[in-house]
Amino acid sequence: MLTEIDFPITLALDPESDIFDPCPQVTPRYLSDLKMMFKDQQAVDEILKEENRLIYEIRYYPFRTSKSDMALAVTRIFPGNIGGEYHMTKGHKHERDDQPEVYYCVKGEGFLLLDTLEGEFQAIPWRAGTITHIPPMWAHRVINTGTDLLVFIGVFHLSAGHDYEIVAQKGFSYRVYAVDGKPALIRQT
Ligand code: M6P
Ligand code: ZN
Repeated sequence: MLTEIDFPITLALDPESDIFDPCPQVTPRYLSDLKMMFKDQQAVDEILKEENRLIYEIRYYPFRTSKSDMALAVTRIFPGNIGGEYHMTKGHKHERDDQPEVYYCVKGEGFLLLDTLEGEFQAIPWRAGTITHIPPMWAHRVINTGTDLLVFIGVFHLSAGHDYEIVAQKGFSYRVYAVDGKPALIRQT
């Protein structure tokens, strides 16, 4: 028997602004929110003295029905770098080890970094149209290496949960820097 939350929901993503409507939740992530994720803490502090830069924002829609939960998130990462390290998402692993996600790059260029606790690592070059299935147990972070916005869509179960702590403690195996204006992956020891 259908309840009032069991009806289809359709959203419209504006191809110019990459903003969808209706959008019940917007989460801005400022430099102060992901301060510890960047390697060069001195560069972070210097920038923070001047401005708390907006690095990216997440627009989010939770689809809850009486029998399921899914979520859609559209993330817009602004171009730039902090001490040479490109703007990126905080990065997370799902709390639940049985929860995958699909990422779809709508526009821009960069990398999707993927890491496991067993030491597996991948850096997937990303451009408009790239779609990656992120299996359970892989931490994921998106890097914008371009000069324009990088926009991507993530689709996942709400119940997956976000574990940021593991990324804050362990970091990812690689960082991505602008070297002579080009992206370079630098292995972290
Ligand atoms: C995707 C999804 C979201 C996530 C967002 C930003 O849209 O994976 O769940 O919140 O990217 O990534 P992060 O949470 O790591 O900042
Ligand atoms: Zn995720």
